[in-house]
Amino acid sequence: MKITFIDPTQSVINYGLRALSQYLINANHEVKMIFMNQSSIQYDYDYPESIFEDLYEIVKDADIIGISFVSNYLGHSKSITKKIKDKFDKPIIWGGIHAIAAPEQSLEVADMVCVGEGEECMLSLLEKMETGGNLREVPNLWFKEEDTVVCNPTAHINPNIDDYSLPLYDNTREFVRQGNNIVPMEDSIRKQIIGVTTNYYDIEEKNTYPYLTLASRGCPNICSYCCNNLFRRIYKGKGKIIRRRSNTEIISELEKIARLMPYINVIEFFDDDFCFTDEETISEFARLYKQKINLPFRCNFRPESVTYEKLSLLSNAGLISVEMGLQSASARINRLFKRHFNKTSFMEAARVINKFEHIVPHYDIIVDNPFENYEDIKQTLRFISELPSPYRLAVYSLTFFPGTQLYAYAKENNLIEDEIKEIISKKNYVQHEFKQPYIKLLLLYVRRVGFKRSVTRGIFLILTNRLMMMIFDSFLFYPFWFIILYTKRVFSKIQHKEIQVIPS
Ligand code: B12
Repeated sequence: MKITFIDPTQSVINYGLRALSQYLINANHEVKMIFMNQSSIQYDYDYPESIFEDLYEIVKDADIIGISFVSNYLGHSKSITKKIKDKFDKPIIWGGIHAIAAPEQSLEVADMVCVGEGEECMLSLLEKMETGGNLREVPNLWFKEEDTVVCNPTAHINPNIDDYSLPLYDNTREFVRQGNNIVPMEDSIRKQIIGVTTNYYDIEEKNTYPYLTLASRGCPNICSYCCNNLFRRIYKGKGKIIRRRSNTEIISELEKIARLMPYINVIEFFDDDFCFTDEETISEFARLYKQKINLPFRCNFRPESVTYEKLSLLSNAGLISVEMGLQSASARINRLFKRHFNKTSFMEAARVINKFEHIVPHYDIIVDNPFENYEDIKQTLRFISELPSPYRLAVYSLTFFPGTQLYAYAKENNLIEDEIKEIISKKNYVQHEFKQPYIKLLLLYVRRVGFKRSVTRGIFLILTNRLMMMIFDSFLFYPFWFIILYTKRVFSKIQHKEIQVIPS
């Protein structure tokens, strides 16, 4: 069967879609992928007509069209789906996190939705389409049948994700938006899109060319604002959610990538917890990575998984940057977030990281939380100020993504008035959300001063006094903070340094 996938988002990475595509190719299906490389997340964005003309040309021979996106691109996905539907009589299936989180809403536009991992669902769907089989037997598939929605059961989790591993990178099957056209992928275009001009990792080369992948799927945490909370509910009773690829598979993916994209100079592991495995596995990974890949790399982990021994192995292999979720230091907020946050173990992990001079830790913080009071904020700021420096902060504006427990809770509390404005087209980089500017400036300050001297800590304690925060965050001071926050210097510092475009 012939399938064309469209990714309407900004990112051309889409690890999940690429893994799914390779899986289908291995089963002898024909796959094309179109990346719209679209930075605007404006809900009712209008594509130029030339884009659709090119799109029609690419999808015209497909038996089925698949759209893969995160919630911010719901509007774009709707518009693409409607346009294709007007032109062709082809089934359209939606997949990816938004479709999983909001399948009923998705079925208002799409014909089918994949509510979970895509591999078994798509393979079975294509077989049924080929043989005229019963769609009710396709796992993870929801679809419309006359006026009703058919919700097929969730698939059992495949424990061996080596079956799914190598993501597809192939110029002959990829198309990408360039200006007002969609063109076949070329090496030079890929290089230009992947390249980042700010040297986020402080590596020697002027430009960073990162390659993003995952060594595992699933997370031990069930934070109420995160998709993993949703996955836990969907996959309840269907098998073990956290699975790790074998080290040899990971390395062979990276070897293939190094041949294909020799300019790649940093590897980014975006697993929720890269260290959620035993020391032996980390040790084997470190040895193979050093021997065969030997590029600087970054990863995320939870404080519970960090040990000096694991870090030492990873550090020798090239680890230069780690990201760890702090989010809030308030016990009350952590209950709401369903996080087992423990000040002592977080601090201990931070101290271990601090022993490795060339590893820069980034701690994730969540701001703009309507459930938080100044006491909670004070606890977070003061905890941050005690962390061993140097470190960087990655600050995110809390977004109630559909399907999460926190979304339901926010709805119950009438905190979501306009879903499109407050969730779908919200940019969750904090500088776009002009709320609590004083708190954001304090976060900037914490990161700057590093608290090597007791006098700066003293000033900080005064500045984070509850009364001080209440007064300075009042509307009276907004014009003042506005000027400070938006002067070019501070703005660019926030944009390029402290606040990174990395998911929480
Ligand atoms: C890696 C990652 C990134 C990377 C790469 C993104 C990418 N497109 O690959 C980077 C750093 C670029 C990134 C950026 C962002 N991310 Co991000 N990211 C992740 C992360 C950690 C892993 C995604 C992943 O690869 N999962 C593993 C693969 C195997 O799963 P998958 O992608 O869901 O794909 C499977 C299925 O969904 C299905 N499938 C997927 N597409 C399709 C299509 C069809 C037709 C079918 C049938 C099936 C199907 O099959 C796939 C294989 O089984 C997730 C959290 C998580 N643990 O999942 C957040 C997550 C996806 N990110 C999130 C967010 C918010 C963002 C940003 C908006 C953050 C920001 N402020 O900029 C941007 C948007 C990027 C964009 N697309 O434009 C949110 C999305 C929430 C939502 N409801 O939209 C998540 C869920 C984290 C969270 N907060 O819960 N992200």
